[in-house]
Amino acid sequence: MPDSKSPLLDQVKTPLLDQIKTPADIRRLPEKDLPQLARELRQETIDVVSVTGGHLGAGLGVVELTVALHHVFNTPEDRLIWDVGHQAYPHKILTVRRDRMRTLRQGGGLSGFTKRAESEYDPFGAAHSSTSISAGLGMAVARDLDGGTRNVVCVIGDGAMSAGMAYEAMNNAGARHERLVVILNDNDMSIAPPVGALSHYLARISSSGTYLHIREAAKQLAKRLPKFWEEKAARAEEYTRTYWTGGTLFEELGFYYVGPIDGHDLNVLLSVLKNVRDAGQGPVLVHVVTKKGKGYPPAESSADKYHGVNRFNVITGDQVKAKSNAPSYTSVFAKSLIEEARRDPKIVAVTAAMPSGTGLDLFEKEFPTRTFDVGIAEQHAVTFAAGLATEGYKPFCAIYSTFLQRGYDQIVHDVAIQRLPVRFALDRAGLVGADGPTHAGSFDLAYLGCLPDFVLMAAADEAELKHMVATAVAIDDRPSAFRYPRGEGVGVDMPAQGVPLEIGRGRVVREGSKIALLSLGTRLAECLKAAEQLAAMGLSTTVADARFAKPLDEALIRRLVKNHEVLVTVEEGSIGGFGAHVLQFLAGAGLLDRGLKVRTMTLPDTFIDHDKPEVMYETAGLGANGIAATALAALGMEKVAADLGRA
Ligand SMILES: Cc1ncc(C[n+]2csc(CCOP(=O)(O)OP(=O)(O)O)c2C)c(N)n1
Repeated sequence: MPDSKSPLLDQVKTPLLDQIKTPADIRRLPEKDLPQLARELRQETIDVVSVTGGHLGAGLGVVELTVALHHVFNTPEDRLIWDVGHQAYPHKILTVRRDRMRTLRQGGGLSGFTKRAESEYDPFGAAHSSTSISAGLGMAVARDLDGGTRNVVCVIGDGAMSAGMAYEAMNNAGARHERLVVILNDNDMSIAPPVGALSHYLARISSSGTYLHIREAAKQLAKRLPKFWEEKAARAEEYTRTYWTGGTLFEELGFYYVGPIDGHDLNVLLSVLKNVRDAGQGPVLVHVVTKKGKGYPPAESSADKYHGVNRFNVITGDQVKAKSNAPSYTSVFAKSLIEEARRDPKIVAVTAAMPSGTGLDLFEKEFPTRTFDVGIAEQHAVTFAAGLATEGYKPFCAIYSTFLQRGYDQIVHDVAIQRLPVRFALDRAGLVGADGPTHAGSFDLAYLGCLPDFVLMAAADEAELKHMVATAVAIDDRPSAFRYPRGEGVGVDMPAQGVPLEIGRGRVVREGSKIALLSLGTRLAECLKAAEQLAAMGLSTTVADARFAKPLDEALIRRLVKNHEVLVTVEEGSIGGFGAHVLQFLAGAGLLDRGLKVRTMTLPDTFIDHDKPEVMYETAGLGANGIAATALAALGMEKVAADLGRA
């Protein structure tokens, strides 16, 4: 029998993680056990993501921080808000969701981000960045209005700190007196290496000295936090000495700054967090330095620190690659833009912290001085591009459809009203699968289609995308946008060169006589399949690709209306987009008055939860069966339509 001091015993005793049913169990653990809990939590996080895929590097970097936060703070009564929420997998494991972790990002399973509906331990949902301090301040103010005492803790990354919203929140919080704890999780990474003056500033703070040790941190806190000073006063000299601190920026904004501290050293974390928890008034910023991908060598040594991964082999770190012969839309966009930029020196490209996601990392390799990564700052990206356009440059602002939502007033006020030729490349338009509704590009057709003079295109396949890039280059007197989905193209032959399309002209892809399917974007392939099904039932079907949501091809619509009994519009976007514009046109032109049967197919008026893309399309009814069924129902063939809908 090993005696109680034997290291062997350590190996055979029940894993601590198995003893954690709720965070209250973490609070019952002695501090000396927390490093072991952290080790197990890290391993569990790796194991989970190896089977589900998802965000890994960010979570691995906050394992110790997560354990420390739940040990020190009384969650869920104390509010813990994770910015973006992509680093919250360890938090989910510790907060009553461990048994469902392997359902992460799958249909019916856990979300890959924090989500209020999922757990009381997620007081605020996220997935877009830089919202945590604003939300936290709101909660802190509400607490004080209610006369409550709970703590509010926001954890925000250095990348997320590059967004204006974080400063708007700090500007507000710093001038108020609510108790609020902001943890700046500084891993010196965004998805790509971080950019901008703030990242240089943080790098200076954390590299120019060693981290604060417990004693130094205590002294710094004693000096800065009045309540701590009163309660924990020890020797007078501790409070008279001036300690070097690099947190001037945050202090000037009205925060007590504590740090930098080593975010993987549980002793320091626990000591500082306890002191901060027990401190008096006002906002506190704790600067925690961590390593993205910490503790998993393949992640630590990869360029993106395994920010987002496919399923992988835990031993080798090798990721399962999706099999496809077609290029991704992202790479088609990037390569097409590179070809255009070789011919036109005025073309420049702007990304908001997403160089690899948008393909602009490829563009940057060839045109480093014509590529601008502005950080997570979509609003600024739009107006910055507008400025470039005023001086005769041809800016391509490549921003995911969902993230461009954040720059909407800039699009209206700085670009559209001034009719500046900024080109918006809208990647991830439509449903996106595992990332779910926060990342779905559902609304761009609605929010851009209503802007006067905008040219708005949607690519039906990768060859069309190439032509649309060329078209956007040629549109130099007003704003334009082209949207394309996540993932691979359909495998069509690629043209040698992109050729500008005639503005506002669609194309007929298949001629028929009874039903007209008017598609915008990549649902074209499903429309063609639906046409086959309908033709097999003796219903001759035309399929047209509108190409432009704005300006509408009115001549094409008139022709379809004239020659067909049914017109169905199909788009992968919300209500209020292309179909709404077609209806508006039909109504205004009096074309609805002659018994025409019109149906508009859009995404449903709900936020569709994460799932496999094909399941999401079925849910949305935007597969071939759904399209054919809609046309049949319009013809009064409801029974056949219902059978097809069930097929
Ligand atoms: C508004 C917005 N723009 C872009 C993104 C895409 N995005 C997700 S995580 C991330 C990097 C965040 O960096 P940081 O806050 O430092 O967190 P880390 O992943 O390094 O832990 C980016 C750019 C986003 N989620 N929200």
